[in-house]
Amino acid sequence: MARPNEEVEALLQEYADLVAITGGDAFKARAYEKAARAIGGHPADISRLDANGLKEIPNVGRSIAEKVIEYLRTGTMAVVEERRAKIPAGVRELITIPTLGPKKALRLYEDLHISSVDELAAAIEADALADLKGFGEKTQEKILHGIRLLRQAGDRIPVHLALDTAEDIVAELSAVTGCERCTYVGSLRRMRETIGDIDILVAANRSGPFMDALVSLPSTSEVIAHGEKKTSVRTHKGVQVDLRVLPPSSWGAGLQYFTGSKGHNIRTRTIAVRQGLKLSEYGLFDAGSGESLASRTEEEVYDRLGLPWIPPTLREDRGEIEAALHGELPEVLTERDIRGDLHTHTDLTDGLAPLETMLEAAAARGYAYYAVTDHAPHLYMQRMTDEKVLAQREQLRQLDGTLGRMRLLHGTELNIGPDGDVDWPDDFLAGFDLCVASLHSHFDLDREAMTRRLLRACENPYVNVIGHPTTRLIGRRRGVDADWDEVFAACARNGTALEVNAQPDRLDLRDEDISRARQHGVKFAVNTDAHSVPHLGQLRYGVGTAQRGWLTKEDVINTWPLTRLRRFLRKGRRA
Ligand code: DGT
Ligand code: CA
Ligand code: CA
Ligand code: ZN
Repeated sequence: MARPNEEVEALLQEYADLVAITGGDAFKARAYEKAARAIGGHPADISRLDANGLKEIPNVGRSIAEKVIEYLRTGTMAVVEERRAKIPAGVRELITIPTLGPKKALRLYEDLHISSVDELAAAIEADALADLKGFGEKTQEKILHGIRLLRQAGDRIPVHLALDTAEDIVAELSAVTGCERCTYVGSLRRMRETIGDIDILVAANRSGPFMDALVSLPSTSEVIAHGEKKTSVRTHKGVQVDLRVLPPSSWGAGLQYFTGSKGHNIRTRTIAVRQGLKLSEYGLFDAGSGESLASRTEEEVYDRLGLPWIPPTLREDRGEIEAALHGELPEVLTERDIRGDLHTHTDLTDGLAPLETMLEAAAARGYAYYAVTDHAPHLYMQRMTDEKVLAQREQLRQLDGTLGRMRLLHGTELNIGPDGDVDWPDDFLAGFDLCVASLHSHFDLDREAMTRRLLRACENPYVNVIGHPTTRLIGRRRGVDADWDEVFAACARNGTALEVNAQPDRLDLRDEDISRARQHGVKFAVNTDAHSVPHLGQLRYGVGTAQRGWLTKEDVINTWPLTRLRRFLRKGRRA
């Protein structure tokens, strides 16, 4: 996605928060929030647009367009700076607590002069909030829970933000004279869902120019260490970046070493030692003579250890070494294997882009099929009706066949009610090509009730895919409680696929649950749940997560040819 869009999205969102914290008009805050989303989801680079171009983006009026232009021209937005100056940074930090809104944050600041997360935690401990209106025991508990979530996430950042930064840095360093190879390694190459720090590896004969280049990047705000072997900096966004430069002859060994994980590396080093070898970031050596046996490529290094090359997403010491030794490594899913997206939205509900725009973007990705699955009526604020969804189906049927080879499927995202029922009666559901069903409410049911609810949805002959099954939001909301083994078994039995939702703040199911479900024989759908054109590109995070769950093409229904997919979607329905 174009970077300026994201910067402006973040800034407008911050402005909306600031307006809300300073007790400003809620309507105004909401308008800025909407504009932020629209700009973030706009497919074209907004820095190329003039005021008129900007105003064509939904929810962007004249005044917001002017502020965007001011930012693009000067790098700041005066109104944001003004509001920032009025509010201590600590108070702004308060609203990063997942369960605390701006209004409450302001009350805490004005009434109790609380201006940081630590102070708030201490105040709750000391029972200092007891007399404050709107801060009953339940609320306080929720806030404490939010603080715990915030602290658990610690300083780790979501994978997509790390990847954006890493790709920028790789591009910059690749342009430095003498660069033979450059890539990101560490947890990012393994596609973990959160990233502690970004590790970059360069192959070059001289390290100095790269270390200097990193230190002087505009994105660098602080130099933590500046040496010949390793340089560490912090970016303006607070992310640490570690850079190592190795001689080109050590590239493969360096890649292997710095990709990790530590657990995986302990295993490979042990294998080396048993063979009288020594494995380091410089190569694989004979422990006796010191002769280098392999170092130039990763394949060479693994091969000399008696192992096939292992995909980075599997390198977590979760059985990949054993599988490799037995020739049983899975041939993991790749982005190219995906033939279509089975969970997407349009502006008929809460998507940003109209149907045609989404379809054109999907066709440009080379998909063989594509499902539109807007929200069903029980998500009341989306105002879906039978008429609207039928009109959409008609529109889809008209467009089918006009988008190259891409075939269209008409679906919906049903809401799983508290008892496991869904929005429409069977005869209406029968008109859809597929149904995704998701939990959007009642997240707090106890384990037994939640399990029963999910089982009922799985057993529904019209429910093909359970969308974002646990509903967790990384760092913000825990997934629901259920007996997942029972749910997985029911999915396998009933031909209900589980989604690997690719939204980087969801990644739901997560890697470890995926492998558990796979052992039950479950099939999966790796979907973006796109609400805008740029979201279609988030598929890579879903694929990375699926790889970490050891999924192959065979396990994933949206890699299958359309005829096979359609057979799966017919499920237990009458012919
Ligand atoms: P993170 O940053 O917490 O998301 O996780 P990683 O896996 O990127 O860990 P990091 O940045 O500490 O180290 C990068 C890789 O370097 C790690 O996966 C394995 C490799 N490595 C091997 N041996 C060592 C060691 O002794 N110390 C450190 N720091 N890294 C090592
Ligand atoms: Ca790292
Ligand atoms: Ca590191
Ligand atoms: Zn959705």
